[in-house]
Amino acid sequence: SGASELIAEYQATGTLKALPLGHFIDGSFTQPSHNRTMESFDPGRGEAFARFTAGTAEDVDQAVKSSKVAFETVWRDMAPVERSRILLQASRLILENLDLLAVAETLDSGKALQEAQGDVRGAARTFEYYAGACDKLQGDSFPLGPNYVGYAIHEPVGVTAHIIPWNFPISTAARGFAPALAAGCTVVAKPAEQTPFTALLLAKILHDAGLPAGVCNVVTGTGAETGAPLTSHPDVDHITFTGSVQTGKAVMKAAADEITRVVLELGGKSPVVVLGDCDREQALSGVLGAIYENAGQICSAGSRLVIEKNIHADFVAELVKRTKSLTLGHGLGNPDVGPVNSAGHLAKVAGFVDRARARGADIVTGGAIAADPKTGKGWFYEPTIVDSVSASDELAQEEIFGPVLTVQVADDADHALALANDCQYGLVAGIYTSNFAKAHQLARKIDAGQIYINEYFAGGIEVPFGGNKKSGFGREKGLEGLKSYCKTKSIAARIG
Ligand code: TXE
Repeated sequence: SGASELIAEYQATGTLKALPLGHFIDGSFTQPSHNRTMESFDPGRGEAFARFTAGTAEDVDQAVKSSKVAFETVWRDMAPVERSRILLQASRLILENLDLLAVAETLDSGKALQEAQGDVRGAARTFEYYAGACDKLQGDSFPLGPNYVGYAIHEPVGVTAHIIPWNFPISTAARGFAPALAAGCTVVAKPAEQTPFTALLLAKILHDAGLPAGVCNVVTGTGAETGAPLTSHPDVDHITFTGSVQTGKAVMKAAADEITRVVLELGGKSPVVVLGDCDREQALSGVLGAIYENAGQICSAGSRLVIEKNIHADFVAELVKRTKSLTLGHGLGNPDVGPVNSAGHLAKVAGFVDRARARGADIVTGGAIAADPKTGKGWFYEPTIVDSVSASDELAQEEIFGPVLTVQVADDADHALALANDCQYGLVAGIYTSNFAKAHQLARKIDAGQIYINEYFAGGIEVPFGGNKKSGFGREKGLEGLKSYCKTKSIAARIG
């Protein structure tokens, strides 16, 4: 059914009947080992709207075994062109299910429906992109002279685990599943306990697209009860983790015990460097989108504005004016800024700003907990700007993961560079200037995995993505994202 019917159903019943219960293992929604369930909350109302299965280590073990058998018996050795056709069909089916996936994502995560629809289209595009890569994983040959043949092939690593966060549930699932499947790996995923539904729905869609049973399994539950046993499972060959630095460390330690490969996509505190010679309008809309999209709950959010002194006062005044006009509301009503994901997370965001206020910070707009103006409910935080923050302040160093922009004032481009790099994180950075040479000089010198020039969040699935410093290591997206799921085998033979 279309989005409006689903919204009407939710308004009438407080839930959606299409939301699945159980894990998705071996090609169907299965009976879990224990009949325990958890509630999932609609952040726009702050109320539970559905239940899902609270998995255990037993469920994880069953899912990993299923993925291992599917790897060894069907997926690894399937002709790449056949894998390609299944992934392409998955891309089509994701679009056919756009309404359900987007409404489920909005209810689970809180994000505006239009943003959720964009995420679903992005997931379809991700499958389309990697569908085209299945039969292009070409190897190499080595010049050993006339008496030898030397070549290398890319083999799939095996069973891959995917630990998914709550801020971009379907996007993060797709960007892990699609390259893993394209490379010939099988998947066991553990979505965040705040947002379990779209990963489950995606697994079913993949199955309907022709993915053999066991190739993609999804187990729901908490990090401790399902995430941890998955990351320490001896039959898991690779872990893709997106989440906090603290949990990332735990995952890396668990991986060390089994010598399991790991890609870590952790937090960020990304600078948006705005120089005096920028296109003002381009920079203003870029800075606003960089911090308020998804209510700032984006690992790559532009959460630090590093602005050149000569335009600082005027630029921040205009940002404040535009911020005050942003609408808050339930995601289904397509507000400018939706709720944050949970009550606990709201308290964390508020704590950062309250501590800053106590230190005497210059909070130029926002700075308080809010609610949906229509219902008085939900977990909202006012879009907030804190001006003239020093580099050592926690607002300039720690990930807040909410709609809170930290402003740092730079004397000139060199100072801006120093401020941009003065941070434990190194995920992305934005640069706004009309001087192209200067933009590329800065791009070379900023320590981040990706740089956006004159358009924040520029680029798509084609562009590798990942962090430096505490933001993690390894790259997802692009052809480089495929490499994580491959291991090189070199073969040398004497023929003469
Ligand atoms: O993250 P966790 P949380 C940042 C953001 C946020 C903070 C905390 O700053 O405020 O992290 O969020 C699973 N073994 N980011 O607590 O714990 C968990 O169930 C294996 C940035 O939600 O990292 C979920 O599926 N897995 C970020 C996933 O890890 C475990 C996105 C992420 O949860 C586990 C999210 C364990 N021991 C938060 N413990 C980004 N990089 O985009 C938990 N999990």
